[in-house]
Amino acid sequence: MSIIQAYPKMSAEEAVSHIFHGATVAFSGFTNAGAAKIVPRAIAERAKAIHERGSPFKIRVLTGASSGDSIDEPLAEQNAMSYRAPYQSGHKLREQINNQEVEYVDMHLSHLPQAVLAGFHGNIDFAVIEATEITRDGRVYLTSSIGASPAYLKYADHVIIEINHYHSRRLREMTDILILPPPPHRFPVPFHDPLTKLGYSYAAVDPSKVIAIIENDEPDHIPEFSPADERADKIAEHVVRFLLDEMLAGRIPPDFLPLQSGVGNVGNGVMAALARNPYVPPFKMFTEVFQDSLVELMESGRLTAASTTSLTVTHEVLQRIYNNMDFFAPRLVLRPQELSNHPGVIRRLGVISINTALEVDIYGNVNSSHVYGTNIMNGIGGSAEFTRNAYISIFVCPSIAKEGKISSIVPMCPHIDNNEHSVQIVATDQGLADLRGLGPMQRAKLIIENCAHPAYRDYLWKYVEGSRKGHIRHDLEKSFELHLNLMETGSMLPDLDLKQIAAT
Ligand code: 0RQ
Repeated sequence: MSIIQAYPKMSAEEAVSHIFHGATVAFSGFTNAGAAKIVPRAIAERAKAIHERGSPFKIRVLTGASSGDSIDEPLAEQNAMSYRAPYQSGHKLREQINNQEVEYVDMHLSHLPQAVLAGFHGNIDFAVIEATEITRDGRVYLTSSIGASPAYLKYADHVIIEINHYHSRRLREMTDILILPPPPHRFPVPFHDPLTKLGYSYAAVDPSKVIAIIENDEPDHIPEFSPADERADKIAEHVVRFLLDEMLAGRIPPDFLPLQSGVGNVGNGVMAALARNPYVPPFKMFTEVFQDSLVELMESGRLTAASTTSLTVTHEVLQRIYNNMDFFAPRLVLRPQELSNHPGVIRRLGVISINTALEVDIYGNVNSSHVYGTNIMNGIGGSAEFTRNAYISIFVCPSIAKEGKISSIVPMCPHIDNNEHSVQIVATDQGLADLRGLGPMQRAKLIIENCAHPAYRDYLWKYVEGSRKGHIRHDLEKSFELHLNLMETGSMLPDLDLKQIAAT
């Protein structure tokens, strides 16, 4: 009997017939990497059929992080979700969250496994986990992400495994899985290098909980990033110059410190610029998402090691890794998100974090998640656990959005997810503000002069000068004037000449 035949093998349709209205279903996937694929689509079909009969069917959904086209979008299309945590980035789901049709809990990603263990999200009725193999004694070898899957396998009542033959079975050589016991029995996590390994190459499940095995050979649905544009290149230039200056000043050691970079075009651009610069020494990463651009850096020897929880890379790039596992396996570690984003380890390793903001206020508070303070974009993801514990924390964003109708530098952010107490460096295409050791008025000066687009600087200065004095100056009647203008007229400063902005 083969290993798989030790478990009930069935079609996805049969497997999801067990999933009931109101169930909490926890899926593998940190981004689309390693996401369950066939079962979510089958649940969406089941929801459709049940809705057509006039009956309700919605589930509560947990994953590692976003899961876009693999999980969120098919389920959202069929109105099959009532609750979602801890992170999302899907268009349809975003719409439903902002219409209050889906309750969304936007949370720090490393908190999730402990929250599940403690029961903060209620009972986990089902876990649906993608794997390359499951053994008779319940060892589950995961695929291109680890995320929260080890915790879901441990705490779910019932488990469905998608065995995906597309993925390399050698992924286990990179995998390091450890589940921390509950407080007060937690122990320190003694990583002294991004490549430290302490755990197992597999996650464990009680075999009696496995109700179905489904086979599949579908690649991860990772979209291509668009190449970095001119503004992203300028931001990258400022960040690279700053990091080199820090090295020259002796505040970053000559062999550099591990980097964390958020997802997106700007993040990709910064990494590419770092790699191009001959004065930046070969470096390591302690990050949560390993993206396309990093593979080339590793091949060229610029990036020597990386710890991550997901290989969020396109099909061709993943094949490059799989075809050269002798090279990549010793240089990459895949960990649960509790450890890839572990605050104590980030602090110990002296990680330099680089994340993207939607907007930054003149005192250094950052909003990465809520447009107008009300509408979710994606969520905070891991940005805050890296920022709060980084040796140097950097936020980047273009100085303007929507052709200049939006300034990314504003008097006050209507939602703050990374605050002035944690944010040290802000860089836009205009320049960089080093906020370390500065008081609020010094911060405001630097942010307005170095980071704001010239078209918005006068407005921001007038705001400061006309504000009530205090440790921090604000005029509460005008703090959100730019946002109100944007909502009412489609532009933060309706009289601005957008053609002139485009030219600057
Ligand atoms: O709108 O989509 O209509 O074009 O926001 O902006 O410039 O394309 O930037 O794709 O890098 O995303 C913060 C959302 C940036 C992302 C955010 C509009 C802009 C555009 C997207 P369109 P860009 P990016 C690691 C760490 C939080 C999570 C995180 C994010 C759209 O980086 O979700 O860091 N970060 N995780 O036009 C209104 C503003 C705006 C604005 C830009 N001020 N107001 N709209 N836009 N600025 C990853 C994980 O945790 C898994």
